[in-house]
Amino acid sequence: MSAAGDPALVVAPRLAAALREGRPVVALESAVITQGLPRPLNLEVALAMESVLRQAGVEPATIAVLDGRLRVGLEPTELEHLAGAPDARKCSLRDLPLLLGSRLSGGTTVAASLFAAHRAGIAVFATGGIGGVHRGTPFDVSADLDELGRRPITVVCSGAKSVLDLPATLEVLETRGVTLVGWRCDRLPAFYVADTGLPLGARVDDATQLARWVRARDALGLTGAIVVAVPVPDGQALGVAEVERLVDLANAEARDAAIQGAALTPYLLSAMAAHSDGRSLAANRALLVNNARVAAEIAVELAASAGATPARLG
Ligand code: PSU
Ligand code: MN
Repeated sequence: MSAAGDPALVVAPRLAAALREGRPVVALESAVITQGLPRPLNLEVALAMESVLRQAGVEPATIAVLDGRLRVGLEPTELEHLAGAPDARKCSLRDLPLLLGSRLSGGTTVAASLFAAHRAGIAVFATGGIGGVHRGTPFDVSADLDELGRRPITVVCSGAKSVLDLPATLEVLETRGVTLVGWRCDRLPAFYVADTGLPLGARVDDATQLARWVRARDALGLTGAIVVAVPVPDGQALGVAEVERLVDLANAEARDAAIQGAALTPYLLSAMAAHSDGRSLAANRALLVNNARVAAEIAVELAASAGATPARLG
């Protein structure tokens, strides 16, 4: 069941068929399952995202490394196993060779998932918040940003995580040639926060308009992702001041505990959950499921309009 001619990647047969037939597919990451959310919420959210996609007529393609194989599309029992596996690693781009070579399992970050999704031929991807430039350590820049510059995929997310240096993250996205647009909003959302006040260069109000931009990008042969930033649904957002308080608390704890590198993002997220009585988790759940819904709309539109790309007409 490997993708034809690509022994490094194992694409589920239902997805290979959907991609061959031009049916809509949305890829999902899995570091959010293994490191981003606590059990049992992690499995519940992963299944809810897949179910939202299926209800919209879209094939879900959760990406992960299972026993040393880079997998695109998991069975529900495999999702359950990954969500409960205490030894599942956080797998970014640099970890892929190690996990594959040593037959380990891990949840793939946005960076590693985009790599696999693009290689499998998937055009739309959904997640919670992309990585970025960390506050106080401007050299800690998520590999997500480099990979977003290299993969011409539509990435639906709620902006970058609130724990990051957002103005710096926006600058790096620009440098990498990533097109950032707001979904029915003019200012950047940041994960639990619906509106950071940071202006966005472009706003999109429906999937038809977005599809025109995607086709223009493809006709030019540009490699950058188009990132669609979707605010957390009404009533689920946390306030800016409250999130700043949580971020400061979480960063101070991380400093005291000498947490660095790959462990930092998961540590900050769980510290914020603890200090908000779980309200950050409710927001996280709501935005992940909502982003899957928006990604489904976009994937359906892109599949429907695929026959009319400027490239093919011209
Ligand atoms: N979105 C979420 N929760 C998460 C993440 C994203 O709602 O846990 C993960 C993604 O997998 C992202 C990673 O790629 O955090 C970024 O980690 P780092 O900053 O170490 O690159
Ligand atoms: Mn990092």
